[in-house]
Amino acid sequence: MPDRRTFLRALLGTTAALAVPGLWTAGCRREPADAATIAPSLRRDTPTGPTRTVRLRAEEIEVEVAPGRVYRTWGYNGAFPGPELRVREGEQLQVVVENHLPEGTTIHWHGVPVPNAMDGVPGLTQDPIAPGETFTYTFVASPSGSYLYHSHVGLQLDRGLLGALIIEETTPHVSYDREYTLVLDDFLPGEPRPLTAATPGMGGRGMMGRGMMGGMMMDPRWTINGQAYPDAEPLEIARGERVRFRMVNHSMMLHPMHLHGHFFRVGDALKDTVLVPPHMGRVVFDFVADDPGRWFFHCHNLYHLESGMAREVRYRA
Ligand SMILES: [Cu+2]
Repeated sequence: MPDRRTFLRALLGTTAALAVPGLWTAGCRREPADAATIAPSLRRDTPTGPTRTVRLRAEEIEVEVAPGRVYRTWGYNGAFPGPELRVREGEQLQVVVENHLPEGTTIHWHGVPVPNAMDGVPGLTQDPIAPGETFTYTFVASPSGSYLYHSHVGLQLDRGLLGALIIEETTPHVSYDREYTLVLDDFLPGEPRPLTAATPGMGGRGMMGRGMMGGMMMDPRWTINGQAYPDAEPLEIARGERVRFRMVNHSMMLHPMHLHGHFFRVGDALKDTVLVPPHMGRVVFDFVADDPGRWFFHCHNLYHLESGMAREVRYRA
């Protein structure tokens, strides 16, 4: 076993070696970057499948986050979150957006490398779709993945103008029997607006506030697909099924999502809890339904859990 002096000498030796310019730089020479190594281009401009046409009506809707708690807000096709759009990789997606709102709107396809003119940024890639007008977004659904679509005008997405866009693999790399898309979000009644230095108690930070109503702090409801537990439907599965959960996080908070009684696979790791990053973070996990019962699935931030971010995962009899 090396004594302390030997160890120090070895350490100094290493440091000295690192100080020799040639040795130090040998391992990290700067090569001209290969574009494909940095980020391979995944854009696809030519469809390899049929055209799918869907219609999205941006309109005022009613949301019931708990029995008897109905709020008027904005959404797509009468729902919050908006309808899940699901296509195969390579298909041409055509989304006809009708604007029934009192102000202009657009849709941004978050994470999908769409042609620039389809990117939905008002004043940059298009004029907002005026009230009463229609605009058609057309792009090739690629690459496969879990995405979000949402309004890119002002604070509209915070009112509920959002939904999930799932692009399925043409050749799935895993197979599963059942799948749930779970949109994690907070919901607060009323009109979202930016906080200003004049807003009491916020110290002038320029954060966006859904928690503020008339200068008072309000507790948001933390929802999964627009429902706040315990007023939420169970996620039903059956013994022996291979189940996939796709989670998309539309809130500004990180959610450690925990499934009781099962390990799930995320990439190469087996876990029981996984962090879903804020600001459109996405995590997909798979598990095998091997232990019948009524299992809890919830955010492990207790403040989110207590105000609704949970579901029962229930095995069908
Ligand atoms: Cu949470």
